[in-house]
Amino acid sequence: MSELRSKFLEVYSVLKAELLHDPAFEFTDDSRQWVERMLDYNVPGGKLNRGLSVIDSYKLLKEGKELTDDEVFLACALGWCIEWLQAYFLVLDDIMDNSVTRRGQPCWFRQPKVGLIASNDGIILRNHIPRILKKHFRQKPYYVDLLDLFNEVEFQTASGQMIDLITTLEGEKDLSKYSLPLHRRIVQYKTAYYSFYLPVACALLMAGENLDNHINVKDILIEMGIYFQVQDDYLDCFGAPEVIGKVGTDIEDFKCSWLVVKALERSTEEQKKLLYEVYGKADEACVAKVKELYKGVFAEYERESYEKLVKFIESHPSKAVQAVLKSFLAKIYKRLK
Ligand code: DMA
Ligand code: MG
Ligand code: MG
Ligand code: MG
Repeated sequence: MSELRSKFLEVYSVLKAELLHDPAFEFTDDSRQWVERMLDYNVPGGKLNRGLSVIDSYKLLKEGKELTDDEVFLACALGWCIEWLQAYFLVLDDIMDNSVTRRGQPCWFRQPKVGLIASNDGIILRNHIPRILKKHFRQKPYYVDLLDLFNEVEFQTASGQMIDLITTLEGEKDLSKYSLPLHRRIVQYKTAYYSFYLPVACALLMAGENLDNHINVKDILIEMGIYFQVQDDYLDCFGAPEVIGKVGTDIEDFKCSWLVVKALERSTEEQKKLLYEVYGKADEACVAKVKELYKGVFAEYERESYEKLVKFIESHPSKAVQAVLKSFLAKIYKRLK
């Protein structure tokens, strides 16, 4: 394991221990054990890309200057706040998407003793973020901006989840409303802000920057986030479950996936008719027919978007910012999970 990764995981243990002894709540042994099990199950088991990005970005913004132990700890703590936010959204997302597995294990709400207690666990995860921020950032000049940032990004993500969900409403199942602009709007809000903008924005605040002066970085990160979610849509259908750690449900859930939008665009009238019939059904044969219509739509997109993103990044005036963005892009290009 890389040095940074093990340092990052050390900070997880510190934050967890603090949360399990938060003086604002009188824990009993049972409640403390519940929270500990819930955290270990849902927070640290992912790729940790978002969390680690805060430290990577902060380092690059400091242009090679050695970070103090304190700076490393704080950047890790902010990284973990993003991982906590992600855990909160995923616990609830899996209930709403009726998913089965996540990160190679059953979704939290599928655990026998958990069920819908998972929805309150999601709320607890969400509430841990301001607890962590208060404990470690209260005295910082950028504390209010940090709280504001997390609040705004959470609002954007929840709003994205809302439009992702209401487009699939039973009784209104109508593929003709699915289009690239609708898909773009959904994924920009549900994924791009928290996955791509938030880590860099955290690093910028730590470096003493005013976020209003970095709108152009934000625009590029949002574009990368959209590309990332198109990959997620692709992997939902064609990824190997043992690699991505989850079994796709987008076709069964009648999601406005990038694949269905593209397939609609390219279909003949006959193929379209078939797609309208079989999309959104929890039936193996129907799902297989949808997948047949999806073949070949993705490869071209992957290359084209990569080239566009590189050009977009190179249009940014700062070499340090370009380095941050290029390191992100390299991490996700042609990802298999
Ligand atoms: C997830 O979209 C977005 C958030 C905010 C969790 P999704 O349902 O496609 O994610 P996944 O494929 O991981 O369930
Ligand atoms: Mg989901
Ligand atoms: Mg979802
Ligand atoms: Mg998905």
